[in-house]
Amino acid sequence: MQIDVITLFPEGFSRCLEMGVTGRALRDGLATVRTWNPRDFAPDERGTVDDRPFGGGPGMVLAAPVLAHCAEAVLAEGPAAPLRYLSPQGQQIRQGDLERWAEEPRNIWLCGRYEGVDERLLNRPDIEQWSLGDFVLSGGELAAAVVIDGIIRLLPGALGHAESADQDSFSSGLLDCPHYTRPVEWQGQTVPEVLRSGDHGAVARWRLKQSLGQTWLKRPALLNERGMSPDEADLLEEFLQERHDGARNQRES
Ligand code: 4GX
Repeated sequence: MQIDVITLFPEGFSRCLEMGVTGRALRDGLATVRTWNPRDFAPDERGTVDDRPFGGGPGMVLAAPVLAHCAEAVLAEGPAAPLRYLSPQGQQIRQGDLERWAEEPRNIWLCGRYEGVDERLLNRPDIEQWSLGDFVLSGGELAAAVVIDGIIRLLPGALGHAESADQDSFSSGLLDCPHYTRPVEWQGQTVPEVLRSGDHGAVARWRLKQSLGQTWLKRPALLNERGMSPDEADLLEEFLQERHDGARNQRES
């Protein structure tokens, strides 16, 4: 996969991606990340890319012509692909979007700075706007790095068998189940018996039950959206019954 990032701060952009799973994937050539600096496409010697906003107000706006110029250069070097602009005005990114993008031959990310980008550039038909969520960052670079990390780990061969992505939160549309390691007892809390039983079927059932239960408790809308099979509905019922019994036992002791 070819990943292009248009950014005014290319230096050190991808340092986090050099670590761990993504670092290994990049070294193995599963993807290449290339950065492009709009300054290199500026009309003047000083490399001016921004200007004062029409209508007044604080801050600067990234000018459309220089960004368009840079975008043309990026598009000329590889297969056609949409330009994805990261900003709080975009549609919120979900795991399913990353799964779709991981199958594309090319991903292009446009990182904004200052107060944003001239709206006329964003009106290009090949530009999409996406958001990490309802909060404000100081630039699009960290957002792009976050999304690229999430995409690279999904590329075939990026995760070892032990780290397989189908165990992830959301790959099943549910939150992940709890995890435990030694010691068996710590600060009065004991690892659930079933996980130590060696009964793989019972462990799998318990994990699914916890995933359903935690999703019901913490993210009910996710569960609504996903729906449940009759077996899963029984497991959730069990989870809620056990939780109810647990709370009563606590009160009575
Ligand atoms: N999910 N930001 C973009 C530049 C900007 C400023 C004003 C439009 C208007 C963000 C997010 C995010 C900060 C990236 C502002 N764009 N990106 N940047 N949330 O907050 O992706």
